[in-house]
Amino acid sequence: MTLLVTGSAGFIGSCVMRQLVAETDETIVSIDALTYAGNPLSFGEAAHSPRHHFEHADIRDEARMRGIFEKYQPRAILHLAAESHVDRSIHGPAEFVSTNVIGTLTLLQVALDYWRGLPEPQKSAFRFQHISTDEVFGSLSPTDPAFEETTPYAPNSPYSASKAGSDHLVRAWHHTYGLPTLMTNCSNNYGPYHFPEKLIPLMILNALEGKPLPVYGDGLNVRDWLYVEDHARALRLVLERGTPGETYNVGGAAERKNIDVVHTLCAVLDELHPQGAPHNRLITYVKDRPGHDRRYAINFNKLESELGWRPQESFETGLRKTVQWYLDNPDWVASVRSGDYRKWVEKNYEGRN
Ligand code: NAD
Ligand code: TDX
Repeated sequence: MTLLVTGSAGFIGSCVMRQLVAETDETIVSIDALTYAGNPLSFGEAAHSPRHHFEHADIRDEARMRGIFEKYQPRAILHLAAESHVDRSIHGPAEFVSTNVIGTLTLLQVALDYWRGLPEPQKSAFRFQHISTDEVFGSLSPTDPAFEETTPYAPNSPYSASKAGSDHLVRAWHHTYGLPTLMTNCSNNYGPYHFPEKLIPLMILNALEGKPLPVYGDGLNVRDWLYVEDHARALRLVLERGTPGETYNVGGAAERKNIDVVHTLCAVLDELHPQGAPHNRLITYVKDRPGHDRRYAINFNKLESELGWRPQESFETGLRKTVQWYLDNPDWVASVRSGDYRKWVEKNYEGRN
């Protein structure tokens, strides 16, 4: 059996990939355009598995996507490829609409044609799983109840608007054409292999270098945090047991103010990297992000009651593991910063498939 995973060289996609290769017998075809955010060094051990086939391809390339479906005859696709950083979306929204909306449309069309041509029982078993975010629901006040699957969409950033657009397409392809889709909306992930433009890895690496820790606005914005390995497990469970046409919220039960996250990180760093202590002397308040959503919170009762999923990692232990991983993996950090992994890709992957 074969699974397609898009965005496989990114933060969450590579975690899904590593789990699938380590914990299942499946053949994994991983698709990634290797933008600045994609790094095949993040495949880890999975890079060398004979059950892993890497396709260096853009999801907007329809002919290439059709070729990949025909060649590998997948039982399902997990679609994670996206432009994912809110700050970048504010400065350059077009790429977000292009990849997140048009890229998803392209995959839906290719998957629909493929699915229509499948014989039974493969046709009934096929799944198109779309990975999305809690940001599509907009911003909460401190007293609002957490987002549910039925919360109306109210995206506020170009990133969340583009993800909302892709979510609506997925919903429509199920409703109109019957494509067996699954969708998940997850809160903020953190963990190893996270690109250092996002809050947690940026703060860790800046702190290790004695650079300022830039906290946007008053630092009181709230996010819910989930360890990436827990998210990957949720995605695999939804793929195997989720009901086509349904969406599932995924959350960490760990709402934190940004300033508290940064203070906790500084305390962990003081312990694991005492040379730089006290790290909280580096905290610097900077200009706020335009349109900065105040609070996200996720109600994941549906996933828990229907499929029995709960996060395993607490925020405090997950954060500790994450800091330790960045301390132990300076090579990965250096490769991401220099873009050197691209040479490695050319040597190892180009022309191999
Ligand atoms: P990421 O930016 O780390 O990785 C995205 C990957 O997609 C990269 O490897 C990149 O090279 C690839 N990619 C981008 N454009 C592409 C294209 N046109 N064709 C093929 N590949 C392309 O993102 P992530 O944090 O791993 O997020 C993965 C998915 O999960 C995204 O859809 C994101 O919206 C969603 N999500 C992320 C979070 C989070 O906290 N990181 C939370 C909820 C949902
Ligand atoms: O330097 C910073 N200082 C700061 O205060 C950065 C990079 C961020 N922040 C704040 C902004 C947010 O309130 O920290 C919070 C987290 O910021 P990001 O790490 O950029 O994440 P966020 O904007 O919440 O979006 C993330 O979670 C949902 C992912 O990037 C999305 O892909 C995902 O959908």
